Amino acid sequence: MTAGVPGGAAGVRAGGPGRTDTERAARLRRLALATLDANWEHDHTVPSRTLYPHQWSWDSAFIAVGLVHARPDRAWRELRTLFAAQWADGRVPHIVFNPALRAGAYFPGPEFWDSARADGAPAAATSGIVQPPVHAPAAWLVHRRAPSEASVAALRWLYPRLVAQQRYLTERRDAGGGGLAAIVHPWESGLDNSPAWDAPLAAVPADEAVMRAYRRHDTAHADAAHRPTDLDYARYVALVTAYRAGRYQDEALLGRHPFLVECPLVNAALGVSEQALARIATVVGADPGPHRDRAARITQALVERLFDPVTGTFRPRDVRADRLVPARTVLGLMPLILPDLPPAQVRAVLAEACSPRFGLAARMDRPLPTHDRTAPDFEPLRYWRGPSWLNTSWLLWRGLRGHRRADLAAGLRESMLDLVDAAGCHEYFHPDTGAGLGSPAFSWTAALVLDALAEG
Ligand code: 2M8
Repeated sequence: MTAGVPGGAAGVRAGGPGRTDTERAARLRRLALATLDANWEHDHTVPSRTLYPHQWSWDSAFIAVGLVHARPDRAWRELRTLFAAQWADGRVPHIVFNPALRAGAYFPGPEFWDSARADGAPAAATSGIVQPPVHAPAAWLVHRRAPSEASVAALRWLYPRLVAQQRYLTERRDAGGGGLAAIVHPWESGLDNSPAWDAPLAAVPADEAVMRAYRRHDTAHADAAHRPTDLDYARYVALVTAYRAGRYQDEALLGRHPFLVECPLVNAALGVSEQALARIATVVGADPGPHRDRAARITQALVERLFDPVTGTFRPRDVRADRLVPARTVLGLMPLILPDLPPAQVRAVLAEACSPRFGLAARMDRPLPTHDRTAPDFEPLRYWRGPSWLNTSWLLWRGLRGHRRADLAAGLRESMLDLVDAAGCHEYFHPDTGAGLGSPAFSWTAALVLDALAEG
């Protein structure tokens, strides 16, 4: 199902009537727009009506990148709504709660995060943690796609806020002291239960029994066998509780917080954001130079701290244990989004991506997984422990284009479009069969399909 069309004539797809590229594109565009329209909620887009009914940070960045292809005003609205909830210290919260929803619409909800008691929190109730900073590159893509007076005004409004977001991550979160940002919770990576977090999470004391005191919202809407386990959730809750106890302040984290990890995706996004800010600076009349310098420093730190020359892979660094985590996940491919990644590391990432672990090819026979297919803990159904997700595929696709691997980029794009054409705008997909999993009407899947269609 998800295979390309080996041997197919140009423009004609396997499967008979209705299967030309043009027809597929029209069909996908209709489906994607209908999904995004249905998930629009007065000033933002929910990732999913059932599972995620509030606004999520990196979802909104991906959503804006897709919306600009059809609803440019809404793309800017999405980003403005999110940044209106930015904290005084510059952090952009990973969830902005919709006050109109009933208590219990999501766990952990606003009462659990209790952001109002933290210094510098906004008027809106939010979470206290962040997600990968993909917003500056998203804002740049939105402007470049539909430049206008309105887009320049939006960039002017966003620029100081994006700079503050970067400053928060590079200054307050450099717990390891090596020039990279550390995450304080797996949710900050966006890849919640990735095997990448197993080793550092094992050191977080937690008792599964604490979950008896809470009602998980996710397992009421999705198959429990696809979701993180109760023990995972007990640790997630323990980490929020620890961070909340310090009112979400970041001083002296190394001495008191049980989970501190430098994630290749978060830090690659940080570097790409400086590149995007350099471009935005030239539009809004600011100096691009400092952004370029910071971008170069982040790339250098990423290579020094997260690249293992022995295995030729990027892996997260557990700051507390001062070692790289053993798992080889899709996170290791994400530094390819850096345009200034040195040639040796570009070659290493491509070798890893094209190996049987991830199966990237000019004609892919299966979609890109989120974990090493050959690993004993590869789980094809469980959330970020194997299934294929559109956002990690899209990031790699962008990286391949940036590094002039049009052949591999075309193969990955084809696989992404085929996946959604066959299964719909699902949240994630079975990495062997392509069956749709999780939420069936998921916003970033729809948005990134629109972007892939437009930039083929
Ligand atoms: C998932 O994360 C949330 C917690 O933030 C959850 O599991 O409830 C992840 O897939 C994350 O990357 C995503 O932003 C969020 C909303 O789509 O859902």
